Amino acid sequence: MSATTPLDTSKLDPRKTDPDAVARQIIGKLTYQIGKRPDEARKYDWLRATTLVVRDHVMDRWFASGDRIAESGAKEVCYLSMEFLIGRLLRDAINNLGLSKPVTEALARYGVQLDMVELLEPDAALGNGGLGRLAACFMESMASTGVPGYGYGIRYVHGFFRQEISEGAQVELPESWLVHGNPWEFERRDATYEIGFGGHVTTVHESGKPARQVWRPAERVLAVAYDTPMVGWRGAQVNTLRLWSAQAVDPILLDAFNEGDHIGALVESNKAESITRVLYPADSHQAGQELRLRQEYFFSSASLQDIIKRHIARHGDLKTLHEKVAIQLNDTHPAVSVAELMRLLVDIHGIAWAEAWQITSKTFGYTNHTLLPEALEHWPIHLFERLLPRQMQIIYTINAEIIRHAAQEKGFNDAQIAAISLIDEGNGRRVRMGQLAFVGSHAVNGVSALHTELMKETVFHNLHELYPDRIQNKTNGVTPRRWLMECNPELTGLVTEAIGPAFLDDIEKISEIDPLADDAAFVEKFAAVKRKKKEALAALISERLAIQVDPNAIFDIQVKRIHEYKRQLLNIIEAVALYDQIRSHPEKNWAPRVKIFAGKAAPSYAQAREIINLANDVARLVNSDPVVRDLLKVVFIPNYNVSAAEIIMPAADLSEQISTAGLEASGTGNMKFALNGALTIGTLDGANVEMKDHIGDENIFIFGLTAPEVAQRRREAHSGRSIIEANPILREALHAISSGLFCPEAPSRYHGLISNLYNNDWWMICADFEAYWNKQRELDQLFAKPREWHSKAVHNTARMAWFSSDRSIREYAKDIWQAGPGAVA
Ligand code: 26W
Repeated sequence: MSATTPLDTSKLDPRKTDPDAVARQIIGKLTYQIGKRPDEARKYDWLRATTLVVRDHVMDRWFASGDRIAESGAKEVCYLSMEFLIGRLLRDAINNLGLSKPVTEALARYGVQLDMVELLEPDAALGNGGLGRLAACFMESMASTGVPGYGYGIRYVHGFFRQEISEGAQVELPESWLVHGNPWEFERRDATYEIGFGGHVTTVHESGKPARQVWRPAERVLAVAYDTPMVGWRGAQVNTLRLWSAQAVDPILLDAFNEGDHIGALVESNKAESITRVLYPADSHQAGQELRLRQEYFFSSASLQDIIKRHIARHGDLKTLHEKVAIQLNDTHPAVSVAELMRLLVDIHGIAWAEAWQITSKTFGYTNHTLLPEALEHWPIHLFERLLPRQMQIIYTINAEIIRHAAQEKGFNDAQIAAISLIDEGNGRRVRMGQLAFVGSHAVNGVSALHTELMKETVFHNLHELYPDRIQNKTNGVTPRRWLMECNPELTGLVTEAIGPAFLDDIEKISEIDPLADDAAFVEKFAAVKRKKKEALAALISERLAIQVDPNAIFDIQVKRIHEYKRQLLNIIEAVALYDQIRSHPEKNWAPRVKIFAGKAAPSYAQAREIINLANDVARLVNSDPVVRDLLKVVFIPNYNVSAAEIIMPAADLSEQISTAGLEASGTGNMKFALNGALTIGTLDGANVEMKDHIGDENIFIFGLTAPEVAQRRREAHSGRSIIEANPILREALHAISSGLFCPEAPSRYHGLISNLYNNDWWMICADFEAYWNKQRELDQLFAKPREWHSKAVHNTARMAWFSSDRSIREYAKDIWQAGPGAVA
């Protein structure tokens, strides 16, 4: 073949999908890429070979998707997120490409089980929790619904820490998902950008031209792109997740090395690479460290430079950026992008300020994921100024204009101005990233109906007055491919058998099983699937923790980040109360329960660590007490991650969504559980409110104070003491905990935790206890009538389609991005 002949890809034929062809492809990879014969191959070799084959099947579609976007000139969505909690990719890609059968058969010829191979893949944990997982579901749904898009984030070398439990306490260990290489990613040296830090700004006057600001950074690092394909359903579209890795401009300082300073020679490159080395493991406290701000600016600037380069190459004129690109800011972590895009447009590309501001604010959208004051990002001015001097100037200029507008055109008074200012003057002078993201975006959204209303009333009250059309709601969703088809093929099979496969392409059709909630035979099959998933979880618990749990018991599950507002403590107190009651009245007709917990605490969050410790201490005593036998078991599953969730969610009878009302922005675990046929016990918080509307009041178990009631009690300086004194069940449970019953080796361990409840009860644990206890007993009664329970479970699965991330993405595409199918190019 001459060098000019185009390669005939059909000869390579990576797309043949019969089992024979796939087997040949896998053996080809083993032989030529990995250097092993099938009889020598170890299980990791099979994983690698299989992944490489599946990746080949992705390539043509990936190219085609890129070409289609380039040729049509369609608008592109760029989702900027500090976190992408994508988990494993192999099963997802195989499922979406429809390759499950041939790959399974091909591997079986060599005595290899696809299921086993899939479990070897490292779980890519480039995120903390809900926000990161949402970003991953959105990437999959963008590809599945035909929205052309890029995800932009950080290629952390070490993702979210691995959790072990030692003597009941959380221990953090480093996570190293890249040690064996990552067959999914492609390094793109041609997409490398310089990122500056520090230095100073000078004003340059050239004759006949307006003065220009020139930033001369003191430090520069390189951002190198790594691309991973995001395969949509049926492979119809493949989008790109582009993650940035930091590298030093000079890998080694040779002069220093030659002078014998071997460590000093590497200091610069170490400093540069440290930017993308670790994910910050906090999801509710702003980190406040310089490295975090460096990470935020690093990936924002790299992404914007990349977006601009592509736009100019494709469309020529930067002034049409907002017509061809929508950029979504996933929380405030990339909010510095507002200032950075202004800098790039004005300083680098010479666009006048006013026009640049129009382009910027039409391009950005901002999603808020939390109202917790301690989670709202604000950076000390001195730090911001030192690291990003030009961006700081730009923020001052934006601020001056917003304030002038508010005062002159809207008549804002001083208090209102102070509230909307991008600078917090009261708190040691800080830049408020939420305000920056808000003013720099044309659309600002919350992630559930309730959360969006609370945004308008609280954090963004005054900005909402100033821009009343800007805030809108986009309720979260989860992808039904991963969270039904892949994690629960048994339920998927049952639904297919009942109503045919059309729901696979249009999840709304799953509602066709709703009438079958009255069909005894169907309900029985549904219960049998649940039983099977519970057995699988019981096996995992037995294997990992040597605890035997009975699949006949209610599997009552709370899995999520550990946080006071999520109230794992309320659940543990209920377990202790139940333990106490079972011991006092063993003759009563108790419904057997297994209380299952999992989740990680931010390493610096002392109360959250204590809650983990308490769950484990309670488990130790309860599980070894012969009096309660199988009536109560408590289990804490270590190292909760996406892969664990895929096993846990389908096995739940009962899903715990019990946050203090007004504090959980949405929740997405609630959706995964209900889709898989768990009943929810929950407060009127986040998306629970909308789940109740869809599922029906009789199929969800709501208790406790509402958000306005919580706010009212907090104004009244509510404390738990009188409630505890009036409720013997609660009082006994708290007494047992604080007496050291569960931790004789350290009897005062939980004094602080319990005295907080007496003196303050900020999270309304005492206030909600009785309602929670009663609702749980109601559920006990229901569980004794399996037919009724499982009939409700069927209604849950049937009515959850609206909570698909396909629906969320279609709403974003239509109302915020003006992109995707149906949008005019
Ligand atoms: C600056 C430190 C930090 C890091 C991450 C603060 C806050 C965060 C996130 C906003 C926390 C988070 O993951 N929030 C969750 O987002 C989900 C997706 O919208 C929601 O479903 C959860 O309710 C919300 O807690």
